[in-house]
Amino acid sequence: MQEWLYLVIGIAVVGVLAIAGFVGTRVRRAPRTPEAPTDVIAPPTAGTQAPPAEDVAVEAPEVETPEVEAPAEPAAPTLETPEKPASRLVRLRQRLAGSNALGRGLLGLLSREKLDEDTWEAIEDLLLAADIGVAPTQELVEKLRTRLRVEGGQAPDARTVLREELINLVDPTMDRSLRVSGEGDAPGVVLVVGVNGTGKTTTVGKLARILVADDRTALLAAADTFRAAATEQLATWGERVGVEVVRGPEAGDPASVAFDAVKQGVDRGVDTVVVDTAGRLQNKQGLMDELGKVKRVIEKQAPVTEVLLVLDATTGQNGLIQAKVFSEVVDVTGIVLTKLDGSAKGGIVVAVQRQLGVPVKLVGLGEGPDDLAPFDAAAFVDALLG
Ligand SMILES: Nc1nc2c(ncn2[C@@H]2O[C@H](COP(=O)(O)OP(=O)(O)OP(=O)(O)O)[C@@H](O)[C@H]2O)c(=O)[nH]1
Ligand SMILES: [Mg+2]
Repeated sequence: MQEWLYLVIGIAVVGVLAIAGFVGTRVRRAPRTPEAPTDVIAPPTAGTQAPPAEDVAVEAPEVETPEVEAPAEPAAPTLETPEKPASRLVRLRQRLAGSNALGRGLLGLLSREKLDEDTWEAIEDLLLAADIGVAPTQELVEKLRTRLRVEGGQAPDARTVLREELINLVDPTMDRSLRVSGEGDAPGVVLVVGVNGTGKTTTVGKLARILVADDRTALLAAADTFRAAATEQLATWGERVGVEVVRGPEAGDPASVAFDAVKQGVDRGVDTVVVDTAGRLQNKQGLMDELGKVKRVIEKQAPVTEVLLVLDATTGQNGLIQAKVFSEVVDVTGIVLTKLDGSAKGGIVVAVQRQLGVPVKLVGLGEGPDDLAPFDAAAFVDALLG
């Protein structure tokens, strides 16, 4: 009789343990689901044995588990691998289609049997329409006239001469390297400035990808505190390649966000900090003063190694006036010419460099994430000539 009693108790105990064990496993998994990406929350939960009374209640969300887990998957940061910068200008050369017309037009005119005054005038018009500027146009035409004059023997190859003279005009001797490294332990600091809508934030995002492609660590500073959306726009760029964005309070002081970001860069030993700023018109004195302050405040932490002025190529000669004022306020060290894709104003490269004595270092050739290319005089001219 007693054996029977022991047997019944035994079965009951095993049964209870089995149920407890089964539910216990579920209790451990269930709270993890919504917190999937945060490891901090998971460990304390894992060791906790929930009391049986709540087990039933916990079962309910268990049914939803697959649905909750599903959206969590894509949110998990699968980082993109940005394209190495070296190959970009070659890949993007078709995007210079607008400016390509300039190359083709020039070649067509220069290949004429007889280079008369009308032809030279047409050549001048083409160059001026491409925003090369008056002085560089006259210089180029003068050189071409001299070199293409048939002297006794064979006429020189128009294409070769044009290529050489265009490359000279774009100036292959300018140092176009991006200064993204700091001295000693300090990070390189890149300050990105320009008028509204030229493509600053996009350029900062694309530049973060270039840095990642070059195996550098980076931090972005959302120092455009004018628009709440600007920070989010930047954060999206950063997330895609695992680059963090330092942000401040909305409508806060942009200089303090920039300072904070660079300080974090120094403390964490990051290679490069890129600072996005709000668009501002060059004739708004208060805003230009604010920009000067952003730079000065950053430099209490570390020197700014590169000041990139972002110019929209489609605005043509207007961009030159902007460039001059920005240069006076923050000492621009490089130009980023955006929206060159589809623009017929490729000549602005020459004009802006002449005016400022500052090299074009990057060109924007589309809205794709890797459509920003380091600028190279010969590759650019080759793209123009098709
Ligand atoms: N086609 C083309 N579009 C570009 C290029 N660079 C930027 N854009 C577009 O230009 C628009 C403005 O870009 P943003 O980066 O927001 O410009 P921003 O200078 O930060 O603007 P603000 O912060 O408002 O001054 C966006 O639609 C970009 O996609 C480029 O090289 N080519
Ligand atoms: Mg912006």
